[in-house]
Amino acid sequence: MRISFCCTNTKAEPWLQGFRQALPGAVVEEWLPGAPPADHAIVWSPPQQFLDEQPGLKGIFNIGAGVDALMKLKLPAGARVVRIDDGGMAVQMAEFVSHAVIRHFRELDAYQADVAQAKWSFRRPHQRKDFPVGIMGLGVLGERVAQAIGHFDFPLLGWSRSPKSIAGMQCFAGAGQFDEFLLRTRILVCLLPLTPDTQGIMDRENLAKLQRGGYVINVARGAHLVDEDLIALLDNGHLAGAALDVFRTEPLPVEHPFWKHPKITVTPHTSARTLREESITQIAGKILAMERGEPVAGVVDPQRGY
Ligand code: NDP
Ligand code: OXD
Repeated sequence: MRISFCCTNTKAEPWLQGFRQALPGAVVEEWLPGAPPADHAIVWSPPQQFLDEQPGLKGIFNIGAGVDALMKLKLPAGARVVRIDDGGMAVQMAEFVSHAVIRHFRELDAYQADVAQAKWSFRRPHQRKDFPVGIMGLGVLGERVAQAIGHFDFPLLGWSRSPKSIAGMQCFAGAGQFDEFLLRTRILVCLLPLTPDTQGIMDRENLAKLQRGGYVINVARGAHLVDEDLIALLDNGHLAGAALDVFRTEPLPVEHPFWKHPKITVTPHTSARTLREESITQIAGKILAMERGEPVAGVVDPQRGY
């Protein structure tokens, strides 16, 4: 079995070593143009040329959860795209989003600013009933985040494509229930995959439906958000702030207004990192299962795009 590794912006050697150890019978090579065609591919944002040269691929294993970059390409007929299914990312996302929610709710940035001036200050505690947290996307990551936020007793709402029932959460589904979900939400967390249906979903019209003093946490993809619409709603006071981990262009260009906006906290796409060891174990297991003709988790539905 031949496995080709083609991951943009990723140091290949440690991955190759890991896969060679996990799959001793396989030839695992980093892809170079013109390399022999492989049975399976391990990818992150590969060039179209890579896929064009690999017509016989059975599995295309993405070393992240989001497959949006891959789904824009022309894929070999018959290849199944498989995403990372948690692989240690869900708990990272849960801690990151919990931190962002609590930092906003407890006004920790304002305390930090006071402390920087040696100012001993108190703020009146907020009521958590006034800070309903709404999570868009209740998949592998969204559900784990919901479980974590649930521990802090905020009212919890969730929105997904198909109807769900999650303990402690008021669940909404589909386009028909989206407005109701937004109108009841104050802290909005985006954990949707980026697809034609979700591109630009956080635009002025939708963000304006959040409760006054709303807060936006985007940990999914930059293109879910319309940047100038967020800034307009922050500047007119409808929204109180935003924690943004993902951007339309990454790295975020130095001249982008998000860097310096007083109500925006920027992090460099780091809310849930791909963990190499966990991912190698997971992907190697799935390759072997696929070779045995067994079902594997995390296969992307090409119609839905996630
Ligand atoms: P999943 O595929 O497990 O979950 C996606 C969820 O979104 C599902 O609940 C799905 O609904 C819902 N959804 C999809 N389309 C729609 C729609 N049109 N309307 C309403 N709901 C919709 O994905 P993960 O939880 O694993 O990951 C989510 C995203 O997080 C990834 O696609 C990636 O972009 C991003 N990510 C970001 C990272 C970072 O470091 N910032 C790290 C890892 C991932 P249903 O359940 O009904 O199918
Ligand atoms: C992912 C990511 O999709 O890191 O896994 O963004």
